[in-house]
Amino acid sequence: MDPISPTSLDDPLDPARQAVSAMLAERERNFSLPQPFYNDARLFALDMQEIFGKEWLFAGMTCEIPAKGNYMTLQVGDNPVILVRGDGGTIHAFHNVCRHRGSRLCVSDKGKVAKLVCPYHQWTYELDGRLLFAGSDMGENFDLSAYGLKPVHVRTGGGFIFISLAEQPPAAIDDFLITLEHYLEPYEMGNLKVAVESNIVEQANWKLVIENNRECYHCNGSHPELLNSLQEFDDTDDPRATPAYKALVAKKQSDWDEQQVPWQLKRFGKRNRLTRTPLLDGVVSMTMDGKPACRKLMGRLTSPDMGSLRILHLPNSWNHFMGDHSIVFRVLPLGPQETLVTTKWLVHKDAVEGVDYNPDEMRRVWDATNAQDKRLAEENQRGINSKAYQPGPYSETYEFGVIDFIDWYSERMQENLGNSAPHLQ
Ligand code: 3BY
Ligand code: FES
Ligand code: FE
Repeated sequence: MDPISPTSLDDPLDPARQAVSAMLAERERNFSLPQPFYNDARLFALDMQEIFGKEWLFAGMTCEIPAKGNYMTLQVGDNPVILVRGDGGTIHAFHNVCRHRGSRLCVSDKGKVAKLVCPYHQWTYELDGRLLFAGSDMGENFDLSAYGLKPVHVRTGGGFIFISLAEQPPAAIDDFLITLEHYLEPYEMGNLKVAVESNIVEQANWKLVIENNRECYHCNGSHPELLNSLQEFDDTDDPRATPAYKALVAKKQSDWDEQQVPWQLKRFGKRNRLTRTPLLDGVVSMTMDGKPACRKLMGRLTSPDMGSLRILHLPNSWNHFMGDHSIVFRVLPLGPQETLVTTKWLVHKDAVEGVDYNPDEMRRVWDATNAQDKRLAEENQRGINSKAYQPGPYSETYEFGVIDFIDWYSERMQENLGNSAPHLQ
């Protein structure tokens, strides 16, 4: 019997599983989902079990835990997780749960320790999760080796840390990690630091937060600051791309080739997409005036004019890498209608605050954009909660990214529920 979920009790989520399977099988493609997917507590519990409990999740950046003993924590639904840098630079991930009586082990967001010491009764673990010390009161025959921290699957690529809480994580992440490594090589991801970070809570289901990010149909109506720098087109495949945009792309791509910086659009199923696209002509960074926010460029880059390398990871991250700074986004569901959005602005680790960059200036565009998107997602949620809501049609030209996300979600949910579905990443 699985000690984590006692199977002797009937699973109260079984009816929800059957309902979800049926609703997804019958859903109208290219339409938003039925209401319960966005507001029902049981469907939220299933999202946490089947998507956030099994898929690869973006957790943080390797530069956030640069040295041995540095750790960071995050909360995936009910599951606290710790990421810690051990010997030889290895990054470990563990359930942040003491094997004595289950206390949370690390309580801060970030820190540095020699050993992981439980605050309750001081059981002490090595950075690789082995229990080293359990006091003298556990009896002579106490077997320390039976009480190591429970590991969480962890993989890194290009400075990104991904975790999976599954017993058997989904396969097929290696090609994506290799590509991340290649695309981020120019940024020397070990030489970055977080310049500033924001955490906002949106009163909206996590899928509404991701849907909102996956289209720019709303940009004209809502994002004046972002549109000082961002092209409305998602990439050169964008069905709306104009000849002028395509000409700008061709010019920038030859500049990027000269600097040996990758730009080609890459997809890994619907789960990941990487592409470097130009910002507006003459603009080099997502700032109010389009100028760099940091005087020291990232990594080995010699020009600030790198457009934006956009990296998508479903279910919970989108990112922009520019010449002078980068912005990484992490989405973690808190409840059926509550979602945490964490934004981190990264710069070269030797850039000096107040000299090379001003964090208040750097964050202005995406603070404004996040606040606008929060309002949009929350209004979306309030309308969806109405008895008048019914799934509505996505635009295939403006909202293809949303269609891809909902398709990915539906396929992963069906497969993780054990329903026969084509294998997708
Ligand atoms: O992440 C982005 O850059 C934008 C914001 C709005 C739409 N999305 C593609
Ligand atoms: Fe951790 Fe007791 S719960 S030492
Ligand atoms: Fe937006």
